[in-house]
Amino acid sequence: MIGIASNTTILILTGAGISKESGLDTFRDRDGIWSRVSLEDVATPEGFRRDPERVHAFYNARRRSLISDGIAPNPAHAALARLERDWPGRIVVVTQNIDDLHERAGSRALIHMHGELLKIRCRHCNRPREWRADLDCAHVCPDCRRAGSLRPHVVWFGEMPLEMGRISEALSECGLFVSIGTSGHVYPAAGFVAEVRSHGRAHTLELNLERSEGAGLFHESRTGPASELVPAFVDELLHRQDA
Ligand code: BJW
Repeated sequence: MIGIASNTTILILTGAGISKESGLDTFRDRDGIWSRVSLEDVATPEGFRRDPERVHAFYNARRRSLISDGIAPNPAHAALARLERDWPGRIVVVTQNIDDLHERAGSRALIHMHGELLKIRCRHCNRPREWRADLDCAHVCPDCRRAGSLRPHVVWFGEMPLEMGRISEALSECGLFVSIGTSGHVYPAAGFVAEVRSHGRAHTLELNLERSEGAGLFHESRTGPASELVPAFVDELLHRQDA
């Protein structure tokens, strides 16, 4: 039983593991995305400068897959949306994922720190816009009319993650920090648990298929598939609050 008050701010960090049971691949598992493509080629600004068509092809394939009929939120996404609806305190979901499965499940208090696959932005005028089609180097920016300036609205290695100010504020305010389906390899997200603990007042919990390398940094670590662990955790929180 988690001993927290019902007005506690809860910060949830999610990673690729929460979307695995929806049919989207993780990155660092044995069959993950980085076992098939090199991250230097497709997830760095240098890779994009070297071969933009290769990077577009990589994100075009993932965008097509995301909007295909077979991909839908799973019970873990649904449980977090239910928590946001029913918890009397503040809930913030910070996701490293670029998919839109949290939104489709109904989450609204959501920060996409690594960007969004269904958006693109222009390298010159910098304006993100919704985009569901394939993208290539011939496309012209609808705002500034430059050709070849559009890129996926995602955060690559060496680039600053988005909304770090809002995230820092939530890290310092929260009374419960929950990390779901992330290996904890990528900073700054991997450092959030230490930052929360440095404030000295939050309970920290990891929910992951297996204990991550950083599991020892958390007060508590539960292992299993997100589609089972997350609904059970949300039930536990909401029922203790009813009690
Ligand atoms: C399940 C499950 C199921 C499976 N149920 N669980 C040296 C030291 C420290 C830092 C650095 C360093 N050198 C460089 C850096 C910085 C660098 C970094 O961290 N590098 C490390 C690799 C060392 N970071 C950056 O460059 C970032 N920017 C930055 O730091 O800016 C400066 C800054 C400074 C100070 C403050 C703020 C900023 C940018 C990082 C960008 C990451 N981009 C990517 C691609 C995005 C677009 C895309 O999707 O293509 O983001 S990389 C990729 O990794 C993606 C993910 O969001 C991210 C994290 O992956 P995630 O989600 O953890 O996935 P996996 O696969 O690793 O783990 C899945 C987990 O789920 C596993 O544990 C499974 O067991 C589990 N699981 N099935 C539950 N059913």
